Amino acid sequence: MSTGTLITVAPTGAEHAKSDVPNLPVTLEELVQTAKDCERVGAAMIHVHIRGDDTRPTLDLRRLKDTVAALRAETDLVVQLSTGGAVTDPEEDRLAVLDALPDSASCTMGTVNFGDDVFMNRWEFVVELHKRMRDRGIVPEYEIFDIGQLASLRRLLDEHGLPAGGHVHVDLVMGVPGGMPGDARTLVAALNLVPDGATFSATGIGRTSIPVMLAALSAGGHLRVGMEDTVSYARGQRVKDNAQLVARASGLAKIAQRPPLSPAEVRTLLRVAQSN
Ligand code: KMH
Ligand code: ZN
Repeated sequence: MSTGTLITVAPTGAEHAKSDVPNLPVTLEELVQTAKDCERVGAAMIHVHIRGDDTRPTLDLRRLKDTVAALRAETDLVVQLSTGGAVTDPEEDRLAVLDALPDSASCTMGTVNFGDDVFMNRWEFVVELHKRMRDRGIVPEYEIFDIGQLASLRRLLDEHGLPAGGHVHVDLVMGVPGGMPGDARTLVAALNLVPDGATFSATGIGRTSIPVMLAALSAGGHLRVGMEDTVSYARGQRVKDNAQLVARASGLAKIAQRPPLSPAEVRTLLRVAQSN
């Protein structure tokens, strides 16, 4: 069990439209400002989806590289790029994300219904992501949307070995319509299948945000929060900005006597290369 808490901010995602959520960070300037604000109140890692000039999700490699460079220049955060993208993104584009050479990247461990859509993650594709990340020294975060995906993670590690750095970190993404529910009972059930020695974060989508956060803290886990996962702060109250969500997570982590870890501490925890 870790002493402190890794807080990851997922500020943008691929699902919310800027027209529906005007305070969603979509330009590089907005993203960098959000990152700085969130780092100040306790975030140590940022899970990044980017948008194009039209504010829609994109996996444009030039933009991804510029984003990684800007976040490294302006913050000490561990930079994690999403390889999940949007449900419409082709596999080749999702694999090419790794050519932007982030510190970390997400790797979803299976296909899942995703609201009215399907988030496709074929086995061969997952294996290719895992191998390409290791070739490039990128530390994966294995995203788990349903409990069976933890069995797939065990199979991946058994058949293809440990990731870059040798440490396994998973993120339980709970409460997606089509995936596992976001509640304490399910979180505990999932933990039975997390590989020995692995660390875990959890995030609850929408109204499951608070129960998942409290359950994860109680179980010795880490936290992901952000407007990718919820745009509601409380019933009838919209999120002001990502820093508001990070500040709440930091406060709860402190109450749990597991205060936020610094980016340098998280690099050690996850075996990510130290920034220079
Ligand atoms: N946008 C979802 C379809 C990830 O970032 O790796 C997938 C997602 C997972 O957000
Ligand atoms: Zn994501």
